[in-house]
Amino acid sequence: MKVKTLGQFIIEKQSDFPYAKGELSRLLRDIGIAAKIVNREVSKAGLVEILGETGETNVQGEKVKKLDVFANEQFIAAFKAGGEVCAIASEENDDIIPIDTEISKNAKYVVAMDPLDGSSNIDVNVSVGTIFSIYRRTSLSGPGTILDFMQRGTEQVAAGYIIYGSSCMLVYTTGKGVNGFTLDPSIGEFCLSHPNMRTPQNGNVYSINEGNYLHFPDGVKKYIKYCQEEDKATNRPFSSRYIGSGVADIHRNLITGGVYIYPTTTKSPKGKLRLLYECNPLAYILEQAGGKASNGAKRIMELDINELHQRTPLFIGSSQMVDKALEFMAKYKTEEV
Ligand code: AHM
Ligand code: MG
Repeated sequence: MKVKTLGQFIIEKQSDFPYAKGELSRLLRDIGIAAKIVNREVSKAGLVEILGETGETNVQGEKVKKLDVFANEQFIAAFKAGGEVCAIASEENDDIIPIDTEISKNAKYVVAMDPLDGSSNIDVNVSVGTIFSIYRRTSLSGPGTILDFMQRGTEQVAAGYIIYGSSCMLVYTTGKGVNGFTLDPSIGEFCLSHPNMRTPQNGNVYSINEGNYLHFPDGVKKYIKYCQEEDKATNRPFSSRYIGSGVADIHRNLITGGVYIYPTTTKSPKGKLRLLYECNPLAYILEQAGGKASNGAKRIMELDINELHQRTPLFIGSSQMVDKALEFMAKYKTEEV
C-alpha cells in the first residue's frame, strides 16, 4: 500500500489555493512537528514518577514541566520559529502573545489553540488533545492584536485537532473536507489514514457530563430522557459515552455518529467550553464532515466574539442528533442561551 505522509498531502493540496504562497502549508506542517514532540512527552507521562515529579528536577537535571505547560511552550515555539503567525491566543495564557520577530514581519495568520485539552485526564493515561484554529489577520502590519481574534468562526482558514490516544492522530480542515492522519511511530510521520472523513447523519451515542443533570436547562434534561427511552424504530435507548476529553469524545462521535453536549449549568451559566479555541475549530471540523454545531439556538460559527476566553454552550455531532436536541431546547426554552 502506498503511504501518503502529512507533508506530501499538504504539498499536493497547495494547488487548492492557487494564489497562496505556501504559508498556510508551512504553518500546518509546523503544527504537525509540534504535535509529534508533544505526543512523545504525553506517551512518557506515566514515567514522570520515576523520572521526577512535576516541578522537580529529573534525572537529566531538567525541570519536569506539567504537560499542558510543555505543550503550550512547544506550539508557541513552533509558531515563532515558523514565521507565519503574528499572534497566538492560548487557553494557557490570559492575553494574546504578539509575535514581533524578523521572520514574522510578513506573517498573515493568527492561531488560537487549546494546547492540551482534557486536563482532568492528563495524569491518568486517558486520551487528551490539542485544538487549533487559524485566521487571516485583520490588522495590517506589525505584531497581531486582540482584534485579529475577534472574528466569527465562519472566517476560519483552517482548524483541526490532535488526539493523543491509543494512536496519535491529526485531523484538520481547510474548508475542503476533513482529513485524518495517524502517526506511524516507526517512521515518525503522520500518514493519511482517514481521507475525506464524513460523520454519519445519525448515531446512537450521547456524550454529556450527566453528573450535572440537576443543573441542566429543561431542554437538555428532556433530551437525555428521550435518549434513554425504549424505541425500536429509532434504535433507542442510545449509549452514553463520556470520556471527559472533548477532543476524544467528539472524535469518537465523528467516526461512529453521536452527539456531544456541554450545556449551560447553574455553576457555568455561560457553558464551560471556549468559543475561540475549542468550539469554533471543532464546529468547523464537524460541519466539514457533514455534522452540525450549535450553542442550543444558533450556529456556533456565526456567534459574535468579544472576549478571548469567551465561553459558550456546545451541541455538536451528527446533524440529526443535534437537530433533535435543539428541538427539545426550543420546546422547553426557559432561559436565554
Ligand atoms: P479543559 O480545557 O480545562 O481541559 O476543559 C475542557 C474539557 C473538555 O475536554 C471536556 O469535554 C470537558 O472539559 C469536561 O468537563 P467536565 O469535567 O466538567 O465534564
Ligand atoms: Mg480545553
